[in-house]
Amino acid sequence: MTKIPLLIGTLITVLMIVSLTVPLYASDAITAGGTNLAAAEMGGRIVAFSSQAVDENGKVMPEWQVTNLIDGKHVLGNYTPADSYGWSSQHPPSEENPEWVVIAFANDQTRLLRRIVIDPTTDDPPFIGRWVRDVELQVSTTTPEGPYKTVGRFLVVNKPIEQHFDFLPVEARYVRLVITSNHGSDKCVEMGEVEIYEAIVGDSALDDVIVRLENLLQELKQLRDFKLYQQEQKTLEEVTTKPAPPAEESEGQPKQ
Ligand SMILES: [Ca+2]
Repeated sequence: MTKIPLLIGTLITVLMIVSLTVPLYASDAITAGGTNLAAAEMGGRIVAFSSQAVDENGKVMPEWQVTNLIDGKHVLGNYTPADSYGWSSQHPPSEENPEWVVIAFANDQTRLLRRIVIDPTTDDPPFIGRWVRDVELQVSTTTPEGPYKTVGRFLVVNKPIEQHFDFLPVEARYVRLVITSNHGSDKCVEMGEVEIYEAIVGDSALDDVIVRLENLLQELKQLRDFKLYQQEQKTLEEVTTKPAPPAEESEGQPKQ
């Protein structure tokens, strides 16, 4: 871990030198901006969704409610926010009956999008297979009900790290994430956080530097999360030699 500050310093120094010495070849480059348009604190909101987990009395559990997807809170290592475990659907996803959410931006504005970031991490461990796997990204410029067009299909790996998916810039007023599978559970699908970033057309060297630094910070966050994940795996291996229990769950059980 002590190497990370050194790595950060080196990367930033290299980036600054590159930015100052390389001509404006990248001034027309389209990159992802640094503001998460989906964040509730930026005016993002969830306007429709397929389901959210309820308890045995049929009541929504706030710690698993769908708005946890855009609350900016993450499960990180052994830390889980007390009021936000992530989103859990009420049903398992499938191609025939996918689980889905529709996200809108502040004032229902149409924005030009470039990147989506998915953090699958929730309070449940990955080995029980509930975390999101296959996602189809769809956009609409009209209504939350569509019509929608598909931007791309992405595979979210079963690791507690933020995962970036870039695509050609596309206009969107509403973004629908259609989830067709998890990592094996027949109970539900879960996801920790969704972030959506705008396409930025750089018009100056300074913009390029800012965008690159923002992207660098995102990559450092990924590196940090991956280091934490590696540490946890190492600790797990040290404390137990037993294999992880299989993902055997039956539908209809009350959520733990
Ligand atoms: Ca969250």
